[in-house]
Amino acid sequence: MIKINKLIQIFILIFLMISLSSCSKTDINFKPAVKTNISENPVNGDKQTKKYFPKILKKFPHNPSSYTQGLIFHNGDLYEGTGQYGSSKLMKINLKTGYPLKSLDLLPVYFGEGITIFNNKIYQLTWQSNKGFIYDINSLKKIGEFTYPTEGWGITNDSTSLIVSDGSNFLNFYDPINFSVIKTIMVVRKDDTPVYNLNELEFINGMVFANVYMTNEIIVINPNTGVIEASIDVSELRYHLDDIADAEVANGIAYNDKTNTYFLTGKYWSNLFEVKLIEE
Ligand SMILES: [Ca+2]
Repeated sequence: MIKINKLIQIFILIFLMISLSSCSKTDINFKPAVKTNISENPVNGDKQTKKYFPKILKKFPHNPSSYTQGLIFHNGDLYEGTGQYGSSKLMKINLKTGYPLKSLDLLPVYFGEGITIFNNKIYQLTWQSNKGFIYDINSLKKIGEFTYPTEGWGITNDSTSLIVSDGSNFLNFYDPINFSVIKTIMVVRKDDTPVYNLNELEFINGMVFANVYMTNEIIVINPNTGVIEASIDVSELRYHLDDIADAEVANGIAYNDKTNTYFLTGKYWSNLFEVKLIEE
């Protein structure tokens, strides 16, 4: 009998231990709620932003005298708009060789900026002339002009609006027919910090990718809210340039939707990289 009593005591002891351990588990379950509160704190809010880095798949040559301002990949060819007074161009480029298949010089009074392709027409901005140019995609012949009230930095489109950056922390959405402003969004991190100097743009899978001038960061902006959902650190690409002597900031984002790969380059960079994005 005594032995059985001891057995019962042991069973009660084990039962108590299990109960206690499940109690402490319940305590642990409260922790995520606390965590959520911390991450909603403005100071720590940007920790929610997904971080990516580029994994290089291929390295292509890029003309190191091109001051890259706009980059698009379309039907197997690369289109590039370049800046600087007296050497601004619009080019259709053979990706593999880096040589232009077609090239058009802008008048020396214009400093070329971003480019986008909308309805088989190429739109190109200029920096401080408040004037943009429209070209036939095949011939690169100029077929029109448009005006806008801000500086011109980057341009892309969401198939409805032309989306334009002007170096500020705002993106303007323009009607592509009459160039009226449809909407303006303020670009902020998840902790509400504004991000300025938005430069070259690319609309990819519902999001606006933007180089941030003077940094190695590409931000991924939700076009409905202006909130930065992801951040890509492209600093590693510079280590893979054949010639870094004249290389300036990273600028230029293009996308191949057939392969889900990105083309990235920079101002006066000797190379252009085809990359996949890997989450950190
Ligand atoms: Ca682009």
